Amino acid sequence: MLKSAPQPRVMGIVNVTPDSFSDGGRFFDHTSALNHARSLIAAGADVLDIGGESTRPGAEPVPELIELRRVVPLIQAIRAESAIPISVDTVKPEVARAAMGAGATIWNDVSALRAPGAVEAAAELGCKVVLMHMQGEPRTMQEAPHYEDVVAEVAAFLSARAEAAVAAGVHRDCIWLDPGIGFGKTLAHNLALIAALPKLAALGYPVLFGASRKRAVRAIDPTAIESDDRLGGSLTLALAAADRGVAMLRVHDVRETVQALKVWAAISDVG
Ligand code: HH2
Repeated sequence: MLKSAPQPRVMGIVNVTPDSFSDGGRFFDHTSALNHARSLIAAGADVLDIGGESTRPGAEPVPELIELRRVVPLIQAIRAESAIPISVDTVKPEVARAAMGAGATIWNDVSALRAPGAVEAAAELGCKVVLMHMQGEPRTMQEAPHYEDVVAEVAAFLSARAEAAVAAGVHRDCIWLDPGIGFGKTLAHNLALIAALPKLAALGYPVLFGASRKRAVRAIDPTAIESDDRLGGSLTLALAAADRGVAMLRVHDVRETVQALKVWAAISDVG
């Protein structure tokens, strides 16, 4: 078999938020969120990522208590009926702590454990962590993203955050890296990072890639105004990332992505 790269795993997104850019409000109540989680499991998700705070450009932060009320009961309910690995998408150590108590095992942090006490909490929890690059903060990050050399800067940031996590006691094997597509980046920055994914994978940690339904697709196809109109572009980005060695894809459209990966893997198998 001439398989070029192992098939990436698929992380399905469950946003329990009223304002996420693509599915905000759709799965906001507990029952819809749980049903959505069930449908993503049935569609072939390997991991579920549960988020209670939108990080879309312009989003306002959510108070901790509200975020806890959104994610903890849902994680408990999923864990009660499924063994699927659950990640929590949060920048708050207390939310991560409660999520792990409810049955999550992965902390997906778009701020790469930069909150006060975050690296120490991750070490204490012993969970897996996703360290993502973001320039600025969600409220303002798309106003004027600027880099001298986006690939070098993102790689240096991710290496430094991984080292900070290790120094605080996070096990090296627990660390994943993510270039943070769309987080303080223009289309040119996003494309440069996609081209450089093998370089990021060479840092020695598995890479998570999330471009599903993002504005990068609309920047290339201006007719894709609604995020639901971006499936073709999202699948293309997912396969481009798969070709460049990412270990996991964070997506809304699980069934379609799993199917695309199966076809991609079948082609890779014949050389
Ligand atoms: N993107 C979003 C949120 N969390 N986490 C990682 N590791 N990588 C990403 O690319 C990433 C992420 C934004 O997407 P979404 O969750 O659909 O929207 P919102 O933040 O508005 O809830």
